[in-house]
Amino acid sequence: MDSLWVDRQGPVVKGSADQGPLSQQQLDEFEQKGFLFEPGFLGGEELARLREELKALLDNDAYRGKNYSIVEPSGKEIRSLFAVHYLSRVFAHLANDERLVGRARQILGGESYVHQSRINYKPGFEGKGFNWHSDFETWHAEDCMPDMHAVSASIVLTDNHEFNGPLMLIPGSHRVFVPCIGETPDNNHEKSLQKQEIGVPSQEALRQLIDRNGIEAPKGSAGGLLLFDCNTLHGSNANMSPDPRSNAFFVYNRVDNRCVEPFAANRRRPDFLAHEPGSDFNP
Ligand code: 6CS
Ligand code: FE
Repeated sequence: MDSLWVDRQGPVVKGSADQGPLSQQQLDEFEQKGFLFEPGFLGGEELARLREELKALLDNDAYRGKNYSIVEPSGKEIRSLFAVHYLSRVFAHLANDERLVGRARQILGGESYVHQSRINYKPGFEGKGFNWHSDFETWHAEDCMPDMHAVSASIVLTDNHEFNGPLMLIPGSHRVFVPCIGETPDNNHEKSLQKQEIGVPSQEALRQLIDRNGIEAPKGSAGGLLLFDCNTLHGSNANMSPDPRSNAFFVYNRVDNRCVEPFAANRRRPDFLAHEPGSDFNP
């Protein structure tokens, strides 16, 4: 049987403790697990402002029907809103905050730009899940991100508990690249952002990786920060509770790792999914 994966070469963390806010111990944990959860990263007035902005963006009907606003399979509720660091000054300010950019510098070993930003709203009862996947698999195949020099920062904006579909990660899975079965159809994102079926790892690979290291689902009050490597396998269940599980995500890509022409898909994905450094965005 062909091997289920290819081992990743080289270090995951390419920077050091003296380049930003993370301690050596935190960097070591990220290297080993492929993610790091910091409860209470934000609080007080700053968090309250972000939660107000979260609601204002969600309530803004001007975004309805735009390609960067993804609805749930039911067609009603907003599932994800992309390019939020373009749509909102509040989220733009947070995306450029040294507390995040500094963490990205330490992990990536150099300066970065925002490859993608989004809010996943996961509304109460209606918010469906996200199948297990590696973001890098998609960003490599469809956006042509050359190498694994990107990190996601997920800011918990509503309490994440066991019933409203918290993000689940497989520790250590970032150390292997699981090739995905099947061709990448044109405009795959028009389906995958609602329900990802192409570009997902095999159940056998998932079984073996979960048998090795289990599954972790960092939970906690709004304000937490989850940093996870671009290649760490993650997913989430549907929201079975009345409480939304809304998180904001900024993806930091190292400037020398900018996307070029697609490896697998026929054309690059739209700018709301893969931003060109320094480019403008016309919502
Ligand atoms: O295709 C993408 O870029 C998006 N899809 C998923 C499931 N996670 C990363 C990103 O938001
Ligand atoms: Fe993802």
